[in-house]
Amino acid sequence: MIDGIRTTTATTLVLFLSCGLLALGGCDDSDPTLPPPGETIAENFAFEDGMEGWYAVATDTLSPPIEWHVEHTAEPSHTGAGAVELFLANYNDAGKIWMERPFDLEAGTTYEVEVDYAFGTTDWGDVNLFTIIAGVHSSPPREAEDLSFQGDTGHGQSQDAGLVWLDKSYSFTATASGAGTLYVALGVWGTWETPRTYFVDDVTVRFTPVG
Ligand SMILES: [Ca+2]
Repeated sequence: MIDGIRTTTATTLVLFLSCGLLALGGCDDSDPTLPPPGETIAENFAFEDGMEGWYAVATDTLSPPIEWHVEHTAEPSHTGAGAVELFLANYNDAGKIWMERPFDLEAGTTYEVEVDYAFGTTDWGDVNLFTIIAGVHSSPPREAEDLSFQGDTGHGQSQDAGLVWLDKSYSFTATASGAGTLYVALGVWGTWETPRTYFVDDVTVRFTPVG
């Protein structure tokens, strides 16, 4: 992560010097090989001791009411200690729960946002799975239509393999409007009437300004 940023900075310097040396012969400022303006902002969350600024949100859990929680747990963890546990007793066949965190960025700037995390699931086979929620939003999502739904929660094996950690990676483009805040939401949508528990650990969020 940091090596990548340093590589980008070094490339910028080399291109700048080359441009300077070639200045007498003309220099194309629109060189497509130049890196984007600004530097990538990256933050990592290991959940060793707590939620690290993430908080729990849910929708469609009240009609009828169903039990759920999104909270820190000491174990299991993907690496080190601690992770976030997401529990949804989806008996109304509609619940959506997620962990959410605001990130302070530059107002009016558009970012490419890459979200990587470890997702712990026991869901096997290819039927009766829940659906993954992963999105980046310019205002905090509070209704189902505000959310970004991804693939299913299955680990792809054809039999019960216990808890399996999957590497999840999603990319988005979002503009930090208003006060310059973007909200990242990670969770699950209950798409089968049963209780399920999932885990999230080692979250990395990278913001690269593009305009
Ligand atoms: Ca951890």
